[in-house]
Amino acid sequence: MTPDPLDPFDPTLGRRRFLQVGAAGAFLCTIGGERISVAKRGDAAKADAAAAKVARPTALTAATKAKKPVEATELQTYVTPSPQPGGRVVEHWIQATTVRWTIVPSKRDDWHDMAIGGNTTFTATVYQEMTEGFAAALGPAAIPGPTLHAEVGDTLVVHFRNALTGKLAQPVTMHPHGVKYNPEYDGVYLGQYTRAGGFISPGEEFKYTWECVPESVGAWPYHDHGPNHTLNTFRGMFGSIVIREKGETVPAVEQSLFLHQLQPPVTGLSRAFQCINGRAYAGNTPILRGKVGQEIAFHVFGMDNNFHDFHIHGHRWKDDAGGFVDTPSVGPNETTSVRFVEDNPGRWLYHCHVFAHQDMGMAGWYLVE
Ligand SMILES: [Cu+2]
Repeated sequence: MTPDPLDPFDPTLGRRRFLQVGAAGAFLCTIGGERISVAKRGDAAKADAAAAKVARPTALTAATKAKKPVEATELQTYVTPSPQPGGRVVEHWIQATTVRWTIVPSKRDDWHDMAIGGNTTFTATVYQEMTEGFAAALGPAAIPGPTLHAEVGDTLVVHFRNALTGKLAQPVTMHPHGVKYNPEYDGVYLGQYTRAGGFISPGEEFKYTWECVPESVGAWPYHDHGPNHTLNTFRGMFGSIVIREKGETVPAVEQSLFLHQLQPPVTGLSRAFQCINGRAYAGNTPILRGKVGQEIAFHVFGMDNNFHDFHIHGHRWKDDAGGFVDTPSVGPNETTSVRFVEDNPGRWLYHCHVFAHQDMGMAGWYLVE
């Protein structure tokens, strides 16, 4: 097999090559089940136009046309789950929308005390929290989308609306990690095998129901998994789900941090930015704040084609294996949760320790009183 230089998912590539490819700026996008490389801005626009034309697929129509028997899996029906005894229904109204998003609002890198010139504003696609019935905005249209909190035994119910318009109007979905769901609520486009939640056209709504089971405890990402999911996810369509044991205390400080790049094919800007929650360079990325004695939790997600090493100066914590770490790595769609009791006041830097990433904006401040 010859490695495809534009394909970061090529199984013949090692981890090192994977990193190099991710850094080079070309990436893949899936439209209607066909993978295409998106190497420049024009190709991203073509991908959006192609996604907008993808028709709602059905297995039954496809099987009839091909005169093939329908697999039993396609005829299966599914029951919408209910909360476990004592559990709650946790409801959210969330819409997919666009927003003009500025990556470096201060035009400065506060760490190196340097100006950052040039345009840093582009059109992002994001998840926005709405009030019941989509009556009004409840949260900002921002990167990342809202954090969904629930406990074991609850069901998470997301009323999802696709409010994308104009050039970016295309079917999108909401696909969760960590929670339990049946295929109807997977939120994934599967070509002719797509179920109801895997293809939400502009103007349409869909109600996802997800179960919070004992194995759901932790922090997980959600993201678009429609026909153009790679491009839309890279453009800002992601957020987090935090599930606790029933009655578990909430840390005094808790924050989700997404490590991801915004590349010229996605933004149309002249250069790449290495971002935390859609922003680049200290002073623009989230300013984290804690106090001595507080329980601190940072949930760190990889949300691009790269591996990232999350480092906080002056602190160390235990990983899942029980060993102490201060620079754990996260790969694509992987999460690492940082938990400690604060004992070290001061101004601290936090950053990705991949040097090219930290120098291109993946850094911020953690201020401890
Ligand atoms: Cu990184």
